[in-house]
Amino acid sequence: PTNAAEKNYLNESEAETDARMQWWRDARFGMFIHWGIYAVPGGIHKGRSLSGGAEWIMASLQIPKDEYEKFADQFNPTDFDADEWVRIAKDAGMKYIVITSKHHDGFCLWDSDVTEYDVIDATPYDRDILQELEDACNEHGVKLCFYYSIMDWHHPDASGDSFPKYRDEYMKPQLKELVERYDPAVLWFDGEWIKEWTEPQGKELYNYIRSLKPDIIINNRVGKGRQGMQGMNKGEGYAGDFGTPEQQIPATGLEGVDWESCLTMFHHWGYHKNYQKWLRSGDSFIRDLIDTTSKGGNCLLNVGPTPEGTFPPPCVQRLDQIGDWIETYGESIYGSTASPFTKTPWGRCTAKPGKLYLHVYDWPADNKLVVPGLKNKVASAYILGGMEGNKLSTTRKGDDVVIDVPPKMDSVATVVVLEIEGEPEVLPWMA
Ligand code: H79
Repeated sequence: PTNAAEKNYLNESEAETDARMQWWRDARFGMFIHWGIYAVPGGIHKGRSLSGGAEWIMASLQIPKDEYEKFADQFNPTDFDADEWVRIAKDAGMKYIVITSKHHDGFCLWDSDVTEYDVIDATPYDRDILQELEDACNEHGVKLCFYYSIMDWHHPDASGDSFPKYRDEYMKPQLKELVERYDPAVLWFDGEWIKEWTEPQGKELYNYIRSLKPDIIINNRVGKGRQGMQGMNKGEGYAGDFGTPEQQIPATGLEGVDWESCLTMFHHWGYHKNYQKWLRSGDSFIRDLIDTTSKGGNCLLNVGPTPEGTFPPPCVQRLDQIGDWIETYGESIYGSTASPFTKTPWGRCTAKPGKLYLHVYDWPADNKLVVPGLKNKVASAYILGGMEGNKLSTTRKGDDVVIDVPPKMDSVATVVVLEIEGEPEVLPWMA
């Protein structure tokens, strides 16, 4: 029998990695949730309003620890309904949820044994939020995942020479609690840039978490490989299963690398009272999901719930809109891979064996959609979403395939399926 604690999980075979990553690669779309006692001030404290990072209010406004802790007294989210949150995520087409178990401020959303600075012990609320979410996620078949900040502004040992004590007697026991009690599908680390966090601590932590749950997936912020907000690793030799571009989508596709762009709905991650000022359109989120998918990555879209425990209604409205689009066109997203083209003048492309999904943003005025530089023989073409039987005629014009399409249907993105013979072969100037 192998001793799990001594196994080096960094050495797994490609086939083992593929098997472990499969659900995540197929999922393509998840919900990020930033929730903690920073939701109480909601980005505004003593008349000062933050223009970014409402969840950073403790550091940005230099609020002393004892003063900041008082927000916990006011954290009483009586409207929190885990079932409703998970249903909203699921209806939006999201396959997993990543919630902040502990953000940089150190406040914990579960009943941790190693601190009183958590939702059960420090607030008037007496329900274990992570437990309720786990139950609801199991009920609805959504994967529950945890964000965990290595940086901790609250724990007295979390900086300087005492850091190893914080790491061994606080952080690792907390992570063990999270993994063993709630069985998360992903651990999403952050705050790894602090000077105390050095290699090989990242690799060791990665191995430790995998020894607790061998099939767990862990982001690259567990170690020191990340290149800033661009999020991909600097090179080989770092732990972590996927890159983490933050507030951005890579300009081009990234072959053979797993990554996930995390994006905000209203510029802040945590709730801000003036969130409407920054709130983006539902159309833009759908296009972001298509864009990440077409480049071979996942999209993790963030919601910052209110201190009462609800998603702001305009956020729910946008999530509903995404869900409506996905209901029609989801086949082009889930389980699909990156576009074989670098440029598609009218929009984006995703792929599955034998199929190209053409996400048309700019509908051709003459209703002739040109797929440039595609060598394959075309088997058929149709529009997704109940119109599979309505075949579109296609013609080859030199290197291009031209599809006769009806007038524009969906103003965000209409998906035209092109069934082709064999692996996609595109001309080099298009690849
Ligand atoms: O949790 C959300 C934000 O609160 C958090 N990450 C997302 C998911 C976040 N923390 N910091 N920032 C966002 C911006 C800070 C970036 C910096 Fe750095 C940290 C600049 C210097 C240290 C990371 C490491 C980027 C460059 C080096």
